[in-house]
Amino acid sequence: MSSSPSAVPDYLGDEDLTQETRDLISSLPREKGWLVSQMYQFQGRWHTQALLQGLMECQKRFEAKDSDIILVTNPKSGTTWLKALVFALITRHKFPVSSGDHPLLVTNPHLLVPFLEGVYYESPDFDFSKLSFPRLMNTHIPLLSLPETVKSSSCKIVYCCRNPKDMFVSLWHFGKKLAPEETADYPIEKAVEAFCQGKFIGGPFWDHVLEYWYASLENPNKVLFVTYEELKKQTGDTIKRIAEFLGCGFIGEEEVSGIVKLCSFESFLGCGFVGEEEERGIVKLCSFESLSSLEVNREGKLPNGMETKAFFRKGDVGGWGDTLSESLAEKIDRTIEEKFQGSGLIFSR
Ligand code: PAP
Repeated sequence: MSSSPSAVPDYLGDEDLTQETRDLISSLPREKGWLVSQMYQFQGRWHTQALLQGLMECQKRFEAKDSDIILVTNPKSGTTWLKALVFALITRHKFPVSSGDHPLLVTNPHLLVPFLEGVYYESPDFDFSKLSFPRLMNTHIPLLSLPETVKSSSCKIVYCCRNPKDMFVSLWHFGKKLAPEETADYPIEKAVEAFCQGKFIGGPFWDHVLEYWYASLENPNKVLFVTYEELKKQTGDTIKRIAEFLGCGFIGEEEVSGIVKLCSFESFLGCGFVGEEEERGIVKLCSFESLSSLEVNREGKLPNGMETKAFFRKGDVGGWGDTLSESLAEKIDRTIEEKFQGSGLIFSR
């Protein structure tokens, strides 16, 4: 498999498409993309061609098991964090979070939890049956395009949603960092316009969120809906909700605070694991100087060449204001209010 010339990972690139994908996309509606050269509309949703190939392989090959746990997000909505939290949660007996050699201290969460359509694109023969049980995986695939066995089995889905302005801004900076040359000529006004027209990876954003939102209301044993904002505000309580949903049973206060600490944004940036007495203040008090111990997330690379630090920027709620002008923010707000009207889901302005 060829590697991309820029830091853009293969699964966002345009290389290595099979003839089947080329034949399919030749008949699909297309749109010039921003981080990627083209996006294609498949089953009503917009995809990059590589991830579309991964999605189709996944639809064909993936066989869900009742014990599977699938984490679903829109890109830049808390994927890395959720992967780490749920990994730490379900492996907490095998890997006590207080141990100094926890896998998360030396491995980026993306390497501990496979990304379904990314893996099916990059390594179509990857053997998911070899994962240890319960299998933990993640995806950005819209509900309606999930493999049939995900829907028909009793596997569990944890969906994490983020305020669209923060998510958009996070992706904007991700693209700028990964591919400064490719993205230089694309104005943010145009990217907001495309977002508001629904042209966004896996999007329209509102369809992606709403279909999982309604599924969580209709079938709360199958789909749990959480938000990045509640994870920030009440990490411990949200982990408990996830634990209950997954049937992990009661987890003690100590375990909750250990997981919160281990998976905090500051911890990933290198604060590492600290003693009990420091746990409550760690999120606020970590300084950049001390954020050096987790080398794997500062200097590491994923097998596809992407730098792991690309997944860690600010980790803020409401940080969009430093990137979006008032008028662009207003444009997103108006679109989102209209699309989510009557759903019961409200995003802060
Ligand atoms: P992905 O969908 O491409 O895997 P994802 O992990 O969802 O990316 O998005 C990265 C965002 O999560 C970044 O947000 P920002 O750009 O607004 O800063 C990143 O900083 C944030 N993030 C990563 N890890 C954590 C964490 N442990 N706690 C809070 N936020 C985090």
